Amino acid sequence: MANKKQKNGKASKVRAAAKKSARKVVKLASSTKANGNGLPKPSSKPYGQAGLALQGVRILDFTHVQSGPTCTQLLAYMGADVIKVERPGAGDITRGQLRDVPNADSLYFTMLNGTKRSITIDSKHPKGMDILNRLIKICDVLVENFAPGALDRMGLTWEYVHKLNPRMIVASVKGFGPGPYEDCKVYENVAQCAGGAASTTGFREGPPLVTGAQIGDSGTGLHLALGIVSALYQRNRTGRGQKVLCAMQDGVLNLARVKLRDQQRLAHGPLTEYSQFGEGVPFGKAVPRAGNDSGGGQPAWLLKCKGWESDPDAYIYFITQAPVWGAICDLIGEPTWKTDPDYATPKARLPRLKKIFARIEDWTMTKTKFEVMDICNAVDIPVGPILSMKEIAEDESLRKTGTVVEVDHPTRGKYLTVGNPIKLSDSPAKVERSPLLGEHTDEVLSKVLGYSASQIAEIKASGAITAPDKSKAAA
Ligand code: CAO
Repeated sequence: MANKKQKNGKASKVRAAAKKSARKVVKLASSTKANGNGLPKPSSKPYGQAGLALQGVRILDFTHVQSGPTCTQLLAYMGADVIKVERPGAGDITRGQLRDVPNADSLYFTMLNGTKRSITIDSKHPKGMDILNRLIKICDVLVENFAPGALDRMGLTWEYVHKLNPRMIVASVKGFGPGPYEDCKVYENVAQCAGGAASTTGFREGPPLVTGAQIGDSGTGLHLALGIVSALYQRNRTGRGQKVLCAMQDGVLNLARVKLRDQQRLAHGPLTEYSQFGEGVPFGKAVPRAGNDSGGGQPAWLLKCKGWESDPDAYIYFITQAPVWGAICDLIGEPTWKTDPDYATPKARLPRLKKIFARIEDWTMTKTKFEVMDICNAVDIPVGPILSMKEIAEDESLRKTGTVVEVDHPTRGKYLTVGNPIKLSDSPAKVERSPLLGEHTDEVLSKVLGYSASQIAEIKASGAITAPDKSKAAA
């Protein structure tokens, strides 16, 4: 009887809750109707105080080295809770690579893993797999950049993950997409070479060159982040997750697409904006390396500035944009070039670019790169000083915008990192230090997954989350 009463009480509570939530839905529907597009009413909170863009999104982060960590770090900056899973005792290999401070995580690691939580789990241990199963059930996105097949070998196939959590988005970076190279391991420069960037970088007379900007790793991480956010958006409609794949070769090609443009233009004649055209050097069958040519429709080159003899970065990139040709002529002391038929039009100038840039350089060599910057920008001539990493690290304006951020780390002290380059007016970036190896293991197990203290002790004793005790192994 008492049981029936209790049951009835429970049932009426459930009914009341259902009615309340139905009222909420009706209220929401009417407010969304007023607003259109099914969106809630605009928040009345001041901009920047309505939470972070990805607040509430939980990421199971299986990434390592650079490409994957770049992606999940950005998502963390945007407010996602990123739980990085690392191998007990070892962690992400970059923690110990290129170390500058003994016994402290390297800058390689710390600058790619800010704002994340670290949990150590041996995914090949049965208890480790139990923890992962629970994490899979409560996370929104699993991100990984293991070598091809490694995730499947762990048992975390798409089918397995999707069965445990149909809403899970599984996002991967691989070196190559499906095809002859799909099983290959890939690092940054392999992707730069296979994605077409290296063959088009460097000087015509020299070998292909890789670039310092990590377009293969960080570039692909950025692509992956966009794929993840798109999949999250689509999930709002479909209720289900999907696979997101970014191949590094594809990411590099996407960034080098103007060179595939030029490859096709080559079939219709020489590339007249390349300085080799002006020098009378015939084109071959493939897009050549173009040195410091602009790559766009406005001829440009890198020019020496005052002090170039001793300062390797005393250079300015100078763009001879057509609308400001007159201003350029006045600045360099060649006013007659404004009307001279050999120089007056962009087409007439193309075969004479070498001579033109030599003349402009005579002028830039009399000024520092910052003086050229000020003088040219005052008359709308687009130029860019070559900034060294030292100058960037010391740049006050980059600190003010949060693009360069100083954070404090418990074992290595203060270090600089690159903050969020994407600025959202209603979502301030959350840029924090990187976690120590396993720093949040207990916290995630207890607070996120609900394990009790005795269960955690049992898991620790099993070796699923702690490194094997080497002294015991030796005994
Ligand atoms: N517990 C237990 N095992 C773990 C683990 C954990 N928490 N985390 C990783 N492992 C295991 C993996 O299961 C894998 O084991 P198996 O090969 O036995 O299945 C092993 O660690 C190593 O994984 P990996 O092959 O990905 O690592 P690697 O150092 O040999 O290769 C890399 C590195 C980058 C070449 C490769 O991961 C790769 O090609 N990734 C895809 C492309 C990419 O992102 N490249 C950019 C790298 S940044 O320059």
